[in-house]
Amino acid sequence: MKEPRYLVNHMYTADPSAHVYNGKIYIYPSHDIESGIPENDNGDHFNMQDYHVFSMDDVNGEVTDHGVVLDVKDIPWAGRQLWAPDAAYKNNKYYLYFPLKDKNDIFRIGVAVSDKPEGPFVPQKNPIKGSYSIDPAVLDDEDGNFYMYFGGLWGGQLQRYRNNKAIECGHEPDDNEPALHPLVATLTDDMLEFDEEPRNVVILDEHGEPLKAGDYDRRYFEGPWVHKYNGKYYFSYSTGNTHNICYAIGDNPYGPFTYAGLILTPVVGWTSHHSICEFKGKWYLFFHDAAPSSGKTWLRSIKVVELEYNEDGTIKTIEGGGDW
Ligand code: FUB
Repeated sequence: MKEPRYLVNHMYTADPSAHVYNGKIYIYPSHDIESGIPENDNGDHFNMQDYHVFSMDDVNGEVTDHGVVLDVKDIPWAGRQLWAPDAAYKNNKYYLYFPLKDKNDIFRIGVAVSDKPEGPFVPQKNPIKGSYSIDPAVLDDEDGNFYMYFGGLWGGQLQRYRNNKAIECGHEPDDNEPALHPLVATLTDDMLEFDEEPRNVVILDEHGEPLKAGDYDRRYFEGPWVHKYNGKYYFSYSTGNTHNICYAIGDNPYGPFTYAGLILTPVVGWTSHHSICEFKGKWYLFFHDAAPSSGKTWLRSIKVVELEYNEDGTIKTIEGGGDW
């Protein structure tokens, strides 16, 4: 599959996290809606209310919509805005991880549980203790350890924290200082809490120095994802206001990761958010753009395209088709 394929036409979807369970591809996206809230840098216009799960037998196959699998009104601690989710499987249970603002308008990360990959999912009473910011992505390292990566700037509130503590006045570092880091923490055996204090995920430049906050084309903004290829760990992410999806390579799940290049150039629409998944020996990039809504950045549509590697393990850049 060399040309990207839109996957869902009957509703708007974004932030697709793809996994293979029981020989099928399952996609856990955000469900974009028109809620009439004006666009701003806080992302208030991304006012999503529920999640659907989608599945398909093949990347070219029919896509099944499994309907609403979790609704904001059923989450006891909910304030507003269900943003980009991810899923994980362990011991015959499926876990849906999601960012949501609590009743004080602070983003936390919640968990909901199901016996089936397609849900429905039953939410826990409280968010994960010590969680903050947005965009959880869980790596199953296939050795019994599960790692949650998370964090997002601006509306994602990451700039309000240092060393896992809220600071009085949220701000980004100066341009010549190290960029804010995404976070990673292992999950407890029951998959419901952090098993350790979240640690910084450090992304290094070609000189072995942490990327600077002013390096807007390469520094981390939101939307982390980690996959393994030929024994290496690939940490990929969005650069937010420069609209790139890029990646960095490391030797273990905690990093550090060294910047390695662009996976996806800007798409139509402000946000760019992706996942990467292997299926039947090929690799695929799942992402979204806002072309079907004529560029309304809060009304996005998920897509898939094949992702290819060069012989040295670097990834071939895919054109997103945006004009940023
Ligand atoms: O969908 C809402 C937010 O937009 C996500 O959490 C971010 O990654 C961006 O795609």
